[in-house]
Amino acid sequence: MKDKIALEEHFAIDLTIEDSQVYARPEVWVNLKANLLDFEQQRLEKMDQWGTAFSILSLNSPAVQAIADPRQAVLVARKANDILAEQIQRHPTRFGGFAALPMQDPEAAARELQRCVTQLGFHGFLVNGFSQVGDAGNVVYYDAPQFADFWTHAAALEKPFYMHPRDPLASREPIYDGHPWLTGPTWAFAAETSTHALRLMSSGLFDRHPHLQMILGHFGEGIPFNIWRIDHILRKGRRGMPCEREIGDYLRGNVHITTSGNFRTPTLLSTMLEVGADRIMYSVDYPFEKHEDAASWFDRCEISENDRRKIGRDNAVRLFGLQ
Ligand code: GRE
Ligand code: ZN
Repeated sequence: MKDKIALEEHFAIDLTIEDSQVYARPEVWVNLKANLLDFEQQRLEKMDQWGTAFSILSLNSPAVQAIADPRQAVLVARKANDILAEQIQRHPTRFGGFAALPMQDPEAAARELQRCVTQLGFHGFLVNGFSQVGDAGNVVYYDAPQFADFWTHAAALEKPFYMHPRDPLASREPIYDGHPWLTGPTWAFAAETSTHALRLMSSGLFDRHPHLQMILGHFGEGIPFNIWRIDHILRKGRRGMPCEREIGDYLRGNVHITTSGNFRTPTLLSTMLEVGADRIMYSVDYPFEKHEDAASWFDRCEISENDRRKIGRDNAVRLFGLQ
């Protein structure tokens, strides 16, 4: 498929690039670093070669979310968004953008989102999980009450947001002690991100903002696979859960799911059976994943050509109002 749209495609700037070194062996780091900092060379070549017409770009994890000083978070977010805007201007038919937001200061985050969407033409925002605020050990999740006005502003802009993974803080997750191979994209990313997503879904956020759409990568971080059990258990007792509907209702009404970093047909088919082909969208997770792995799988996996068009392109065109 030649004209795919991809949504979880990352870059870094000089102020965030060091975040990623822990995820790469030294011999891989040189390349990963170059690919994260590059916009116009390898990135466009790989898109051309593997049939991605348009990529919506975002800072990779954790970037702004790990900057505990709110004023510094505001500055770095603005700088990253300006750099991205310049690249979008240079290649408006190839690149779109998700805003990086200083969620450490919800009012500043709302203002920056407004600027990014209305002035820079961005397609929504992407948060790398929880934010550290004030003190590196102090974390906030976005179902907290201080985000009520932020969500009202975000919903009014009618753009989706991407809930992207980050690792939990080691100090708060002793279950990974001595098991570094289970952290990051192996497992900890999905456990952390699915839980944050479930916090938002069960908080009533989507009752207050029924049109708001959340995007989850990696085939929904495991939620579609477990959705029947989640609602089955909650039907027996809600234990104070404040939302009005079942979690599966939000999954099927307020969530879109991408294929980023999870190129597997049984997983795709299972997700199609849970949420339908209209809520699934192609993504790579470049440069942490390869276009060749994503595209050589997706372009040939055994789904109908109608569904391939929807997942590869048309659902994103509709969700973001492209063209
Ligand atoms: C990502 O942003 O998707 C990512 C990282 C670090 C390691 C792997 C990965 O930020 O997929
Ligand atoms: Zn990613």
